[in-house]
Parts: sequence; structure tokens; C-alpha cells
Amino acid sequence: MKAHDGMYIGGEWRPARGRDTITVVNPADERVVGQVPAGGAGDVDDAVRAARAALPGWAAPPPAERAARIAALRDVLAARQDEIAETVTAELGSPLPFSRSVHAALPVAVAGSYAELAASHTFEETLGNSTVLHEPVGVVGAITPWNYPLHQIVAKVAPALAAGCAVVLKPAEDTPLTAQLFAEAVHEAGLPAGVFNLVTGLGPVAGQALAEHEGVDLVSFTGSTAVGARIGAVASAAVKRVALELGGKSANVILPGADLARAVHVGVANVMANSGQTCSAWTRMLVDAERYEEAVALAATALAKYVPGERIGPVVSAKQRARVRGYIEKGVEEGARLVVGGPEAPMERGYYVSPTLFADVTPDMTIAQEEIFGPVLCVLRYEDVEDALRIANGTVYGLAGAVWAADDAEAVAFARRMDTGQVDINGGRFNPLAPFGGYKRSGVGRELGPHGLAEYLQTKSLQL
Ligand code: TXE
Repeated sequence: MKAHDGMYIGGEWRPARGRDTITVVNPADERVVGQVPAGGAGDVDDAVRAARAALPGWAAPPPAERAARIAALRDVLAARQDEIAETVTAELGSPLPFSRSVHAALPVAVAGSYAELAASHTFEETLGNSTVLHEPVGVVGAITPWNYPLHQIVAKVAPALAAGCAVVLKPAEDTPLTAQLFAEAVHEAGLPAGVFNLVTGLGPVAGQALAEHEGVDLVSFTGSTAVGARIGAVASAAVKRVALELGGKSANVILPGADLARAVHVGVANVMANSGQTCSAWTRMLVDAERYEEAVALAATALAKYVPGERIGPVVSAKQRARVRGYIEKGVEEGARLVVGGPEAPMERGYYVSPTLFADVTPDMTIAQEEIFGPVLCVLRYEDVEDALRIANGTVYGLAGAVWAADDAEAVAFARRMDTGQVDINGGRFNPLAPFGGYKRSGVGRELGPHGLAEYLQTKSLQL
């Protein structure tokens, strides 16, 4: 794995304007795996100018030409999956099989879906005597987090490119090597110079400069609600478009007639995936009073299989570990029953957190309300279906969720009443075309599929 010591701007690797650097550490063993430049406002400005210059040449030709380039990018990402998986493992610490099956494979599927959508989408339609044009918004400033380093990038860049936008990406400082690999893939796929640009750097410096830059027409951000709110305010003040994918506290609702063993098993796997660092994770398991203790026992058995360093990796950083441990301590303090795990470090080296199970969690507890973003599952008890719905909807978030019932129709009826953007019914199956995004404080806008593409388009109507 090689780290570039420059920024990818205007189709080439250029030295950064300043000398600041970011040291990248493997969270599994705390070893340094690379160093990248920490860009500033000057680098961001260079990148935005390159994007603006590239925009007309990318937006004007027929969408089929963009589709062909995105298909080429998909092919490069597919061919380099091993390298991508190794890079993600080196900077995020996730076990290699997970990096292969999710971190490397998912972006290939998403890029592929946008190669197809770029070719098939209706960019022009007739409405009575009007012709409606769906045109690119312009230059996109994309700010991404570290939890799914490549997926988060592709989920923004692929639809932006399909729409005809040019992009400047500021990836998370914890995982810039994967972003550099993506820039290499863009180059190899033959995208025109300036259509995609990469500035590595710190959030409050490079990220802030990108969000504020007047040459950016749309800011697309994924990360914490606190930073998202600030970016939303900056964008609104400048009357820029904004898309925000923020936190979640999703409910896994197991209705009385559901297959309890399966629902608990899949629910535990969902929360433990990526060491709990998934915004859509079903971190609150809701079980009826009658089967509550049985569910807790099943969850404890399932959780015990997630051995740190084997089946489950560390969290991304010492800072993140401290946050997660703080929440575990808070759960104990507020009276939740600690069934498995706890705040003690399970390994001497690496930013590991013990997979942790809390029972007797009540809806008002901090651990039932705030996003923990670590391998921590809370099991809550409900009295009846209305109570389950109240608890499920009783947080400021609304990103995802799951419902299990004796039959799909019953689960769907419940899901219709949930204040959340995406619900898996009796396990569900991943669909790269399904819109993903939040109700309430979980965000603004949608990613993936045609709805994700629409975020990067603006409409013009011509009246004949
Ligand atoms: O996020 P930040 P952090 C949640 C999760 C986690 C918490 C903190 O609960 O525990 O956020 O994580 C850039 N202007 N999620 O501190 O800071 C930053 O450089 C512009 C949920 O890592 O929000 C990075 O690229 N940009 C989530 C990105 O924002 C700024 C994924 C995210 O970092 C900036 C990650 C600023 N002032 C964390 N400050 C999800 N929804 O999937 C930071 N950034």
C-alpha cells in the first residue's frame, strides 16, 4: 500500500501547498501505516477551480458517455478489490474477510448501479407544453466519514458523476489511504481531468473550507449530527444545496409471533458488523415482556462469539474507544443490567472494545437515546404493540430499523407507522437501488439508486 504525498487535483498528483501531514494508524495494532498531506484552504481552492473548469466538458455530452466512464470506474474498483480490502483493514482495522465482502464489494455494486442509471435515467421529460430538463447541480463538495471509507465515497461520487457534476472530496482524516486508492481508480478509469478531485485534510480546516467555498454548489456530508448541523447552517447561509447523512439509533422490533432465535441472531450480527460503527445499525432491540429473558439469553450467546481480534475488529481510534467506553459506563451508572462485556479493554494493543450487551434498558436512558457507534447492543422490553411503536419512534433519530413478525404483512403494517427512512422486513435483503437516508435528525436527502441521483440534479422547465 502506497501513500501519496500530494493531492489529486486536475487529473494529477500535486504537492500540497502547506507542509502539514496526517499520520495514519492501524487501529488493530496502533502501528503507523502511512502519512498523507493535511490540506488547507489553498488546496481546496485549487481543487474547486479544477472542478469548475472540468464541469462543462463533463455535463454537456450525452449521459451515455458518462455511463461508460462510470462503468470503467466500476471495473477498476472490481479489479482492485483485494488491494482495497487490505487498505481498509490497514486503516480501519476491520477483519479482512469483512473488508473483502463489504468494504470492497459494496462500492462495486453501487458504482455499477450508477453506470446503469446514468444510461437509463430520464434527464428530459415532457409535461404538457413544457420540456423539463434535469441538469447537474454543478460542483459538489463531498465530505465523508471513516466508518465505510470507500462506500461513503462512492455513494456520493458515483451519483454526482452520473448527474454530470464535478466533485471535490474531503475524506475522513482517519481513512485517507482508501480515498487515495479511489483517486487512483478514477485516474485509471480515464475520467477527464478535474471531474474528480481529492483534498485530504482535517475536518475543521479542509472540510470547513470546502463547505464554505463559493465555487461549491452542493455540499454532501456524512458524519456526526453536530458537524452536519454546522455544515447545514453554512450551506443555508450561502443558499447552497445540502445533503446530510447523520446518526441513527435504529430499532429492531421483534413482534410477539416472530421467529425469536432468527431475529436475535440477525440483530446481533447487524450491530456487531464493523464493530458497531454503522449509522443504520439496529442498536435497540425491542422484545415483548413475555419473551424478554429468552431474547436476552439468546443475544448473550450470539454476542459471545464475537471474539475481539478474530471475528470483530477494533473501533477506529483511541478517541472513538473513549467515547464508546464512556457510554458503557453511563449505561451501568443509569442502572442498565450489564450482561456481557463492559468498559474494560479486551486487548492490550489496539483500540478494541468488548462486545457489550445491556438488558433492562429503559427508553429514557442515555444509551437508549444517543448514538454509541461501537459494539454495544441494548435490549428494551415493551408491553404491547403500541408501546413498541412508541419506543421505536421515541428518539430524535430516524435512519433505519427492522421489524420481525409471524408474517410479512404484519411487519409491513408496523413499519408503515415507524418514523424512519428504511426498514428491513423479516430480515430483508440489501437493494442498492433502495433510497437510504434519514427522517428527523438523521439527515436531509437520500443516497443510492435514482433518489440518490436526483439529489445532484436541478430542474429547468421550458414552456413551448
Ligand atoms: O465525526 P465527524 P467523528 C457519528 C458517530 C461518531 C461521531 C463522531 O456517532 O461516534 O459521529 O465521529 C469532517 N467542517 N458518525 O468525530 O467529526 C471530518 O473530517 C467540515 C456517524 O469522526 O462528523 C470527516 O471527514 N467537515 C457517521 C467528517 O466530517 C468537518 C459516520 C465526519 O467527521 C468538520 C461517522 C467541520 N467543521 C461518525 N469537522 C454516519 N452517519 O455514518 C469534521 N469534519
